[in-house]
Amino acid sequence: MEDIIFNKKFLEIDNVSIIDNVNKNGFFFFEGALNQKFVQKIEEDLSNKDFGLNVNTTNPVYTKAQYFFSNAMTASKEYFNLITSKKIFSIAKTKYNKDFRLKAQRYYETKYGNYMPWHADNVDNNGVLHKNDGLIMIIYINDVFDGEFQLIEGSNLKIDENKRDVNYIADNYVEENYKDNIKSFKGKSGSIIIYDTWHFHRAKPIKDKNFVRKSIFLQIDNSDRNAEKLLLTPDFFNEEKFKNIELLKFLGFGNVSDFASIPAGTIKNLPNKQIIKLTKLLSLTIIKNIIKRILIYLKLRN
Ligand SMILES: O=C(O)CCC(=O)C(=O)O
Repeated sequence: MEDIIFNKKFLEIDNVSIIDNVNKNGFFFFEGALNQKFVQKIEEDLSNKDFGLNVNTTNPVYTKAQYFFSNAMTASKEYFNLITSKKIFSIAKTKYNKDFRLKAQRYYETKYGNYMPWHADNVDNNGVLHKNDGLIMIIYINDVFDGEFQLIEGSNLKIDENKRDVNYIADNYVEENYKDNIKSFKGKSGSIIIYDTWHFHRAKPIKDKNFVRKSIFLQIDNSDRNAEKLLLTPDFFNEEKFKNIELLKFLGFGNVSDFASIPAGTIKNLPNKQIIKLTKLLSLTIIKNIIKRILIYLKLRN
């Protein structure tokens, strides 16, 4: 299974050396860590799907310049296999040994017009700062040579934490103080970046109006405090996985998962394109319903 997901060269890298890089520099980067066929299947399963309206399925959420599939674990077996893979789990285990769990995961797409400030991730979903360590992995699902992930090397907020009561910094502050320390991670699809949550990072704003960046985000915290709600599809578990207590604990079985997924999907978030599509669909449905009613009425009268 692992060699279907990851390429041989990535699997051969010792987890200790991955974590050494994260500990020393704040990040580890490997271009094309996942096999192309596998990445393509994830894209096919999760990209370009409709948001849900009066349906029993799990669906993505649209915002003005992003698309989030937080329940992707239910919708793509390949995505599920990646998040529950031995490699991902063993990298986290190498870093934390115990008391670590999946805090959040999502497939997401980012477009021109999205703005993300420089920030660190020592904050929970309610915006409250905390001191737990965490590891984040970002995997590119298409070639990313615009709007790539960036991290400020040496900006470990943990060292600096008492000086700050917020987890973000202004762009001009970064320009003045950290310009030479910015690492940019351009890479082809299947590339992986693994980084420490205490480092300042962001997605660089996209320049090309037609480019859509497709990625996976997963966060593992060294704490069993609340995580985002996790929906699963039982038939994606093989026997080895559902008997693996360590894996089930990693997923949060038997523990609280009280944070809502990010972002909260509301009608207000919908981009105009989706609102127009929805309006057309609803108008058409109303017209069809009225015509049907009239026909039934006429039939009953005769
Ligand atoms: O998408 C990226 O490059 C960064 C994502 C990130 O920092 C976040 O979601 O907190």
